[in-house]
Amino acid sequence: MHEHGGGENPKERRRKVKGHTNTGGSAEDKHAGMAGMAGMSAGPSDVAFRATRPQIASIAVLSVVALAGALVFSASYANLSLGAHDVGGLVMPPGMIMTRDTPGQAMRDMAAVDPTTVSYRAPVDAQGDQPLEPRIEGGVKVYDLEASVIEWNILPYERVMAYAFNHQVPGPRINLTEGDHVRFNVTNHLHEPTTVHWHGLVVPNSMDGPAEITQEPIPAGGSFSYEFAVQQSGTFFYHSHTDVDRQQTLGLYGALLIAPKDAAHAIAADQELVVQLQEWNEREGYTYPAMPMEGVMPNFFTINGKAYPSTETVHLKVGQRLLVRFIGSNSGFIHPMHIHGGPFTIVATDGVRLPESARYEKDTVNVGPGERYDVIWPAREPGKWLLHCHINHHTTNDNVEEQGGGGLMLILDVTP
Ligand SMILES: [Cu+2]
Repeated sequence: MHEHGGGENPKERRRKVKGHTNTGGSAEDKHAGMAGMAGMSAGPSDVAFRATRPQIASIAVLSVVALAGALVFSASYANLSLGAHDVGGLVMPPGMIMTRDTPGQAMRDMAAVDPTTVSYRAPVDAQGDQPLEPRIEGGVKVYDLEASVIEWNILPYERVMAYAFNHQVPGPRINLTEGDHVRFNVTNHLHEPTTVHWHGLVVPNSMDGPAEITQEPIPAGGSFSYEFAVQQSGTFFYHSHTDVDRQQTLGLYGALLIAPKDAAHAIAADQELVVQLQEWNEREGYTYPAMPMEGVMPNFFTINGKAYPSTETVHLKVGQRLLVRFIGSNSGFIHPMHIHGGPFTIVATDGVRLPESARYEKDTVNVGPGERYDVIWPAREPGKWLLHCHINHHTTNDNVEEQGGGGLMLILDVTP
């Protein structure tokens, strides 16, 4: 086949024109060559195509300037002050906005729970909020609380990595009586410092718990004893007070239920239900602390560590009175808690009993972080009555409804 055939493409032809050696060739080739030379002042010699030193130098300078510019441009979008020492190994939430001024401390705060720190895997059907019995030492009720990272099922198919007291979410329920002398030996098995705060209780300042405010944080592997006399009665709770937005959010909290010294002052009810609320941010097998900010909004919600339909069902008879103790153990979100089947009476707020004249009826109560509401719900009619959050997204499991709902929902099953 003739190598200068008419079928070749224009690009190929240009290349040949530039390398023209004047060896004859076909008429077609010569014609193309003439066309290629039309724009040149010099004749078709090799010299015309050689770069001069000034040309090479200017291209080199331009390249260096362009590279330096690109480097500065990309650096303006990154925080080059962060190194592996600050953020090594962290897994950040998908969708979290991290700008060049996001410090390493913020990233450590928002990062996924490190799976290598898990020291206990709870059985799938394990329950949180289990009563913890004290031992009595010299008239003092002594409780041991141990913080560690665990795996915990909020649903049979959904396992999270949680920060937990005594291997459960919520932490163990502490039943006290007004006037008790108590000591809490807190041991820290986390890989970070922690402390514990006794929310709402009158205690000596040194026993209050906020890290760096009233005490040095308990280091990883360390322990601290909190000791005080119980001066109040009602519904309270305890929670971590170190990096609270991470540690409490991931499960470091539990109920403190204090009976009045005089039993006659107790709120009369046939049954009790404690409702501790929590949000979770569980994505692709990683657990991040849920917060009201981009990329870390929660997608699971639990009552006492379980999402509906894994929440407990309360069994009642018509005419019985149920005392519900709502505890705002939720960290970043408010939950308007609603009960079907007619109004309930609010009998205590934040651990303080309301006098009869100050009690009032509602069917929905906003339970904000830290708040407590004790309400009496009378079982008026037989049937399955729902107790649930009225932010409807909070009654889904990762946006899915199953068996009529999800998340912050449970059933009050009333029989005749
Ligand atoms: Cu809610």
